[in-house]
Amino acid sequence: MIEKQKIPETNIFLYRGFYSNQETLEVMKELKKEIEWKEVKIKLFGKEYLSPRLSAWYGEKSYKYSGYRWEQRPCPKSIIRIKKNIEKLTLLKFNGVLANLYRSGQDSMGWHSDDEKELGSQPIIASIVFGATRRFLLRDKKIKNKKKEIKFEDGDLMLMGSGVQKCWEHSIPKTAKSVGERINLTFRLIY
Ligand SMILES: O=C(O)CCC(=O)C(=O)O
Repeated sequence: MIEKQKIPETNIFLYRGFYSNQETLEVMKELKKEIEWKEVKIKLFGKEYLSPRLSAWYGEKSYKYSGYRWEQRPCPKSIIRIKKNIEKLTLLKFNGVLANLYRSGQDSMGWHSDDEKELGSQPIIASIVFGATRRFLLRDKKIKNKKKEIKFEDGDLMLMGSGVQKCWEHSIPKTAKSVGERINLTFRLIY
């Protein structure tokens, strides 16, 4: 059963168990096979780094962040199925998806907000996770020592509503624990 939860003080909603644990195993296998995973070179503060995870972009338009530009291209079937399920639940429309594969605890995502101008002034982002549980952290942009940790697990859907990217940054820190692979898909609307 899907359980809807609001994260206090934020416009973030979680739909726990949006995919059941039996379903996620199968979906993860498909995503690993169908997505063209890439280790990209990103630019931060003028320096080039290899991003510490594998990624891919699929969408009706191109998408650029941290100095790297992804060209537009159609989604694989496995992603289209997930997108349709999310659109049915949320009554929203998305035209692009960023996929991230965290191969181990050494893969991570640094502090950032999804606030590129192509996402408009109030981006709404639907994020879904398959596989290992990792720490999902939020940090208030004004009060830097104000942090929250969200329990975001296999099969959960997170809806980041208007205002979230303006007020909060998020990150997935590295961990020394032995953890398996984790795939995250963030569905976006690009203008
Ligand atoms: O892996 C996650 O849960 C977060 C992904 C993320 O922050 C992003 O795609 O911008």
